[in-house]
Amino acid sequence: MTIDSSSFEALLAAARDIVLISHFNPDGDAVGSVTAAYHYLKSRGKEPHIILPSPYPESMAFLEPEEAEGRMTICEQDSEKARRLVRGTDLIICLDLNRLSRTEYLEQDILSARAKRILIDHHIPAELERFDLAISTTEVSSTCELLYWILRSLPDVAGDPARIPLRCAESIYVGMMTDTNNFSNSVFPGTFEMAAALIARGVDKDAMQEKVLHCYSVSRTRLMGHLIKDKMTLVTRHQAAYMLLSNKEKERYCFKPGDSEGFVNLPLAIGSVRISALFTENAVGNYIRVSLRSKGNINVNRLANRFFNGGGHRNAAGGRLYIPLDEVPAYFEKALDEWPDEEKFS
Ligand SMILES: [Mn+2]
Repeated sequence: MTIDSSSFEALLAAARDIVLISHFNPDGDAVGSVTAAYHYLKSRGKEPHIILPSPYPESMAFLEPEEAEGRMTICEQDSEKARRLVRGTDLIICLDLNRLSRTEYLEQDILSARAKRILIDHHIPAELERFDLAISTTEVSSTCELLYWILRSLPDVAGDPARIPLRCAESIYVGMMTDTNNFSNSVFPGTFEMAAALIARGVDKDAMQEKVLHCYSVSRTRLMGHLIKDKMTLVTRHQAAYMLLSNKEKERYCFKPGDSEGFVNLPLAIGSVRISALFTENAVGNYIRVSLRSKGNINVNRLANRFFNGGGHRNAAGGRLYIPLDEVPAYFEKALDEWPDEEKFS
């Protein structure tokens, strides 16, 4: 993939303090993209800061900068500092989100800051006009992959992956690896090209897998078993399956951020299932987090838009519901019944 990054380079060159922000409930691509950008910008002598709206999975702590001032600011834990950083910076780069509301608490602060705003994202475009520069395409596996092609096109990297700092390369690999479910979905020819280049650069792919994908607790694996065995409901008339995860169950299985990563994909291993949904009660209990997955030509982005206050990609989307957990099954089944075919296969 070739990208014209001249306007990106111009904005970077003009900035010293740069704030990197990703979305609420950060996943591997969110953590990977902000830390990758951090490590790259640091190597250019910039002063980058990372803000995440809420805590991220412990397994990704190794991607964080080592220096104390580079540690991520979690808005939920220190919103004062997060707001101060946004207010004081020259440039804000939003990664892996298509709406500023995905930052949960910072939308207004970002809009009223004096800084220029850049978006780097791979979701279906939504608010491009709110940015001075938006680099957005769905033709990549992940925001990390898009960032990789941008970095390659910058004058100092000049197409040579060896010039990308190793820690930046590791972060990029982790974001791609988690967003593609380890090369199983949204993989493009360029994704393999990038992976090969990153491994040649020195990324230890086995170590990344072990740290991020094979790092869970016994209780997380038991929770997965419980969901599949006791909580999975099949809606055969729609080739769909769904699971509900309550706060009580989270407590019983010592749930930590990131523990439900990948659960929603599990029912898709069943031949007759083409749509999978996971409904998770939010810790405070004020909404239900919705994760949707599909196979092939079924467009769950449209399902998320119409019924679940959200969106995402054709085969992977998310949203929120503001109803009690026990009303979700009826709501979901009704949504499937009412979903027009022209949207489903759009
Ligand atoms: Mn992503």
